[in-house]
Amino acid sequence: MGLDNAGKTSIITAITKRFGFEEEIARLTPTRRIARDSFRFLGIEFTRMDFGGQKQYREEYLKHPEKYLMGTDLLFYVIDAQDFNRYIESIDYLEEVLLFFKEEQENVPICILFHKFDPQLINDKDINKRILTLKQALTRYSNAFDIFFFETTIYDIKSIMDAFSSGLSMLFEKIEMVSQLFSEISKNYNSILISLFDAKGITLGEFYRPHLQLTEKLKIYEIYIDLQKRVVAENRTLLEFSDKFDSGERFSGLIEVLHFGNLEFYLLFIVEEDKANLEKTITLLDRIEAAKPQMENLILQIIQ
Ligand SMILES: Nc1nc2c(ncn2[C@@H]2O[C@H](COP(=O)(O)OP(=O)(O)O)[C@@H](O)[C@H]2O)c(=O)[nH]1
Ligand SMILES: [Mg+2]
Repeated sequence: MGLDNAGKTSIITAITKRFGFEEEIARLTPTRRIARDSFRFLGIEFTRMDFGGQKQYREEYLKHPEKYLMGTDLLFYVIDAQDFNRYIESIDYLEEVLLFFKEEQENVPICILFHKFDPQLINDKDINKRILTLKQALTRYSNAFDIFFFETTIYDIKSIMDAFSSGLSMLFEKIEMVSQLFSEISKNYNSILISLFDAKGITLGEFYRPHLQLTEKLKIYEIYIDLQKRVVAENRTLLEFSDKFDSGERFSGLIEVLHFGNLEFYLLFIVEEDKANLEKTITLLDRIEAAKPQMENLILQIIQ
C-alpha cells in the first residue's frame, strides 16, 4: 500500500522480473483498484495485492477495511522518499490502515519502504534528514506493531529484494537461524558473502563481510545476479568462479543448487582468495562444502 505514484507497481514488477524490468516499468500506468497475483515461497502460496493508491480508491479501502484488509499477513507500505510534499498525506493514510489492524487485533508486521532512494541520493543530507525525521515520527507505532524500515530504489534491485525477503522472513520463525549459522561459519573463513536464496531470488539468510565499500558491494550484486542467470541458462547444479574487485583484491566462490523435494535453493559462497597460496583457497571451498549438511538440516527444519 501507499499513495499513488509511490512506486508500488514498479517494485512488484522488479521483484517478479528481477532482470530486464526497466522497460516494463517505464510503461506502467496507474493501477486501478487492486491488482492481485500470487507467488510461492518455501512451498507456501502467497497472494500479493497491489493497492492502487488514488484518492478515491484509498477512501473506498478505508470505508470497508474489513473487505480489503482483513486477513493481511504482512504489509509493505511504500513512501516516495523524494516527494516531501506528500509525506504527511502518506503518513495519514498509513495511520488509518494501522488503526484498523489495531482495532481488529491483527498482528501484522509492517515494512516501511522509503522508496526512490536513488543511488545519487545516498549522501544527500536533506533527504536523509527528512527520512530520519519520518522514522522518528513512525516509532510511535512500534508499541503496537513490529515496524521495519528500508530504503529502496528500482536502480538497485538488491535493495528491493532485501526489503521483500526481510519482510517475508518475519513469517517464518526459524529462518533467522540461517543468517546466524552463516555468521558463525564466516568466522572460520575469510568470507565476503554467504547467501541462501530461492529460485525467485528471495533471500533466506545472508552474511556480508562488514565494511564492504560501495563499489565492492555493487560488484558482488552484479556477480550475484549474473550467477543466478548462468545457473539457470546453463542448467548447472554447481558453478565455481574467480574474479577481482577494482582494488585488485581477488576472490573466488561457488554457487550450488540444493534440492528439497520440488523446492530449489541456491547457496552462494564468496571468499577472499589467498594469493600466496591458491591451494589454501581450494581447501577452503572444500571445507565450505563440508558445512553443507548443517545447512541442509536447517532448511529442512524451516520448510517442515
Ligand atoms: N526515481 C525513481 N522513480 C521510480 C522508482 N520506482 C518507481 N519510479 C517511478 O515512479 C512512478 C510511479 O511508479 P508506479 O510503480 O506506477 O507507482 P504506484 O502508483 O505506487 O504503483 C513511475 O514513473 C516510475 O517509473 C525509483 O526507485 N526511483
Ligand atoms: Mg500502481
